[in-house]
Amino acid sequence: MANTLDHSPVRDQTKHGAPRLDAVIVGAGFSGLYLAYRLRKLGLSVRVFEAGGDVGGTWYWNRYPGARCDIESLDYAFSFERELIDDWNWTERYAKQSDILAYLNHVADRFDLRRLITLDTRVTALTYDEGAETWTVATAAGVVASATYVIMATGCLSAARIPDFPGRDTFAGATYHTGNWPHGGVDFAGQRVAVIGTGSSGIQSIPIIAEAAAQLTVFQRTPNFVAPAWNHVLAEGAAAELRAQYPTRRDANRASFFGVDLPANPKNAVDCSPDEQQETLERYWAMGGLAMLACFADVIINAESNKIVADFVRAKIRAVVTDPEVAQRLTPTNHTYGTKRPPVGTDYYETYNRENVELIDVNATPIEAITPTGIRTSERDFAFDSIVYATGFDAMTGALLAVDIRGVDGQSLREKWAAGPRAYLGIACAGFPNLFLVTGPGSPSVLSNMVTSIEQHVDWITDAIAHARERGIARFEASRAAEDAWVEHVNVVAHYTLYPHTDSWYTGANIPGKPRIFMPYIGGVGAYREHCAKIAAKEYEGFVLTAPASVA
Ligand code: N01
Repeated sequence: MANTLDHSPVRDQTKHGAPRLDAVIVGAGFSGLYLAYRLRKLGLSVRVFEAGGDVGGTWYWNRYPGARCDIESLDYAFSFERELIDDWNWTERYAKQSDILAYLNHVADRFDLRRLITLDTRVTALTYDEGAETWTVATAAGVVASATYVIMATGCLSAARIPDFPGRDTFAGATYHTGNWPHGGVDFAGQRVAVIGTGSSGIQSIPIIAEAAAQLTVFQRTPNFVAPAWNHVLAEGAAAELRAQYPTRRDANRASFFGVDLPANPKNAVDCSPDEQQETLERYWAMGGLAMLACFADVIINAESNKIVADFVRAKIRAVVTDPEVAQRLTPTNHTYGTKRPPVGTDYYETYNRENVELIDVNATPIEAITPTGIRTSERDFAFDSIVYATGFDAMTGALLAVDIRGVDGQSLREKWAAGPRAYLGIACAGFPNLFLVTGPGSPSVLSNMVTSIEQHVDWITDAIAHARERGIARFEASRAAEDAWVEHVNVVAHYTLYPHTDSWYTGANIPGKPRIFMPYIGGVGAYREHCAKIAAKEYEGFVLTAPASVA
């Protein structure tokens, strides 16, 4: 239910009658909730605006069948309060969506954060007023607040995207996007269902939909390398045992490459004998989840080593899928292992052995149109009762650019990022003072355990704001030179790896017309964290800190 602004500790009002606040946070997922907690503790007047009908962010929207995290539960949870860790009982190795959403609701209640959150309110514009040194925050209905600081906690994968197929809106049946799933669930019993897309969301939902539907047809553009999750219920006492290791485990996550302490093999695949390669690959496959990324040190930097891993997964696909032609269609051939976000699945390949499941390769027979009765490919007409779009997101920049953000001299972020996103440390942009991005482009974000990265950013941003307030700094802004140097560094590091050579949402390739740039930072979570800490220790090197206009 939507709550109002009544409880907000507001100091005064703007000319629009909207509250004048210290900080506005956009989004109430993991980032927004933790920001609200930290900034309120700092003594700031804070308001969170959330487009959804409740807290949860990604986990509020992505309720498709099979939605589940692929980072282990204990690592995909806040670490800022010991009692919170001890009081919450994760029951499975990988938590399902409803459990994570329940956890986030628990966090909102436990820390009394709801009073700071305005639900059902989509921020559409942010305008910097240089004279007043504040941001004006607007929705479609008008100005809702002004604030000294705005923090975008809008998520990296929150702008759901349905491709613009001809006739898309003519379909008479039901359509769904995995990232915007009906709250009451969907009963596919007896239906002919189409799923378009075989990324992580498709891969998690396809086996469950196949079990419910009369007939499932999967439209695949790019086959993926799917590792098994080997999810299981945590044995009694196991969670408690894991919690006991929590401080060490979390420290290890913070210092690690992916923000989660995968058991990294220090050896390069090319330096191992074929027997050792095979033994290692089987061992990592048996671990499940994202462990395969860590099976050799050079998987994402050496094409030869990568091929060893990729061939291993290809053989696994052939071993499971009984029809060799279907197995061939499911086998990735046009990209290297791990350079598209590696999906983790349960019974994914097994599902294609079912009588009621058909796989269509849209490269061979492209989708020509959505019709009133179903989907037309270059080969035939399919009739469906429901179409599920598992077609992903305008990643990393989509949710930010959906807001009309205007900084100094009215410059819009859309103009600034026309050739690709530019942000110092992935946190702040030159020309946009006092605006912070949580897990923005140019930070490890989507290449990491998001919760580790979110906590690091929120802590860093909170410290930066505290620093500014203690010193009477009115404008906290990335310098153009520091931003340019960081963007260059992000790009250089990316090109040491195989990532930029693959079409993926990491590079914007899934969105027609989007600039092709490898957006996240692949320098590793631990190294990035240290770098950010050094910047802060050097009085925020690379930022221009300015006294209030009235004082300067
Ligand atoms: O989206 P995706 P997602 N015609 O972009 C296809 C996180 N996540 O929602 O690869 C036909 O990965 C597209 O094909 P191609 C995770 O970070 C995590 O699945 O572009 N097909 C692809 O197959 C993940 O990576 C979990 O050629 C079209 C699919 O649609 C990210 O979210 C679970 C098409 C989109 O896949 C996004 O995953 C779920 C077209 N015109 C998500 N356009 C966990 O397990 C697109 N496709 C934690």
